[in-house]
Amino acid sequence: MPVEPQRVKGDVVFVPDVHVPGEDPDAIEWALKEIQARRPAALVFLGDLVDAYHVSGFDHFPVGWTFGEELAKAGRLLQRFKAAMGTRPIWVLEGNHDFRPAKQLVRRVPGLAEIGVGSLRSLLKLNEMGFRWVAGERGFELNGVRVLHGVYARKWSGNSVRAHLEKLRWRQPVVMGHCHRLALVHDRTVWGMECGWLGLRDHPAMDYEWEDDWAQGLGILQADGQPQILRRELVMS
Ligand SMILES: [Mn+2]
Repeated sequence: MPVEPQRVKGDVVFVPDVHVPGEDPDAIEWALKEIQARRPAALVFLGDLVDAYHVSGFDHFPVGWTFGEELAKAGRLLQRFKAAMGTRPIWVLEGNHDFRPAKQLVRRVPGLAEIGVGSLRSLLKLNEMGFRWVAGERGFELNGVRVLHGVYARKWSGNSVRAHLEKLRWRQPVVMGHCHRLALVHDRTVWGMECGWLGLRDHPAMDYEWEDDWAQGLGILQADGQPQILRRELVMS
């Protein structure tokens, strides 16, 4: 069921890919502080909350945690953001990593996937915890902006969101995660924003290639409709 277009009054903060258990604890603290200071009207997790390494279709090597521990950690992380937001709405989008367990079921036991077994919504009881789940590649519309995890990841910041603006032709602004890059791009009529990620560079089970322009940050949709990127400055040693 697609989510109806949503509207809130005030700023919206977009939390990009976290990839629990490979989240950067310092980046999480930074994000929570920004949210407490800005008091946004709504929060959107842009997907890839968990890495779901153990349930991917790739070959696996031994790592130091179980998928259950990963889920428990993700649940605790969500609770901290919920505490910061109180009763204000928090949407959680399904990213391609979050979809890994359900994807295995779609292939092998579609009947179970159909009733929601394996989705992060059921694994973390998101609805019961007061979160709003958004599944599917199209994401949802919030304050006239298309908000999605993202389907295409392209090299160099800006190119992923540009690909979505070109190919999807929604003729509305696009906010995305997925590419782990930060960018704000404009064409004549619309803009697009890539919101970075909050993961560690040394992810213990990184079954994807690290790219040098991956950056930590948050996306903001201001109450007046203007996009803004918050970049977490790193001290390189
Ligand atoms: Mn990701």
